[in-house]
Amino acid sequence: MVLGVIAVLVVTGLHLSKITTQSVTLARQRTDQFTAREMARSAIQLAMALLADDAAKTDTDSIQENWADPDTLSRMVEQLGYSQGRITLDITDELGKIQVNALLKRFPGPEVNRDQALLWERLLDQHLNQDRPGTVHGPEAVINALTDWLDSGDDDAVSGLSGAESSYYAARFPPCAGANRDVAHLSELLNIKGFSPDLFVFSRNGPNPENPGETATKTWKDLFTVYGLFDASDEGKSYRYPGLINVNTADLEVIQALLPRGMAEFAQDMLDYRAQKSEDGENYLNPWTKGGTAG
Ligand SMILES: [Ca+2]
Repeated sequence: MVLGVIAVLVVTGLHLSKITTQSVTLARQRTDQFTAREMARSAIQLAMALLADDAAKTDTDSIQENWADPDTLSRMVEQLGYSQGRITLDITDELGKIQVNALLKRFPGPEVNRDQALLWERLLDQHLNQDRPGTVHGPEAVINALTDWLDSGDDDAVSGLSGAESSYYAARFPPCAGANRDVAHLSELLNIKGFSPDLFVFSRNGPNPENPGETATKTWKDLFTVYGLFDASDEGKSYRYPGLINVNTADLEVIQALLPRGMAEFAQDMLDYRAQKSEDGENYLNPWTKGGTAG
């Protein structure tokens, strides 16, 4: 009996010790989470202040500005003075990307913006992953499927032979509706017929926001944006995405798709010209303070 009690006490003691260890660990985790969240918030505030300052000084945005310079950003983050953890700050211009919603001239509506379709065609010609297993979708099929996802008011007419309207998506497992509206988040694209994370293949790495100075595999998410909404000011009846691309910040693959066929090789020259600095690395040789957007 006594032995039994002792055994129970020991077991209870062990159990209590486990609970105490768990709650200490949990408390520590919560403190770490709180600290990490506050650190991230202060970095975001810093980025907002930097961008507000930039907007007050210039009407255009380019990779030659402070907000786009990784060294400037890491110096500013250092000055926040956090002794624990690590913050990395990376600012990208969404208007240097292809606006997926600009494939239609306006919303709601079925009319395709032919210039944007051409942009998609050139991008897909250059980077469509031809080795995707079990797929025969070419550039035209991808564009038709995206058009049908965005458009409405066309009585569910399927674009070309390869588009897809609501009946296609309802028959899938799990079923979903063809959106018939603009895309609000890039991940929605993966619901569209023929779209998958390996839709594109890029031979070049891009910057790695988690580890400045290193590169990471470039993905389709680096090239597209859902932003760029423009108020068409016709009393709220419609809205549009002009789709103009800022060539001052656009990445190589986007510039390649902007250039006429056969001229993609000049895209790298444009990027080099934009980034060319004096020998001491202090000043840009070709200041990019004028000009704006091209589409
Ligand atoms: Ca600017």
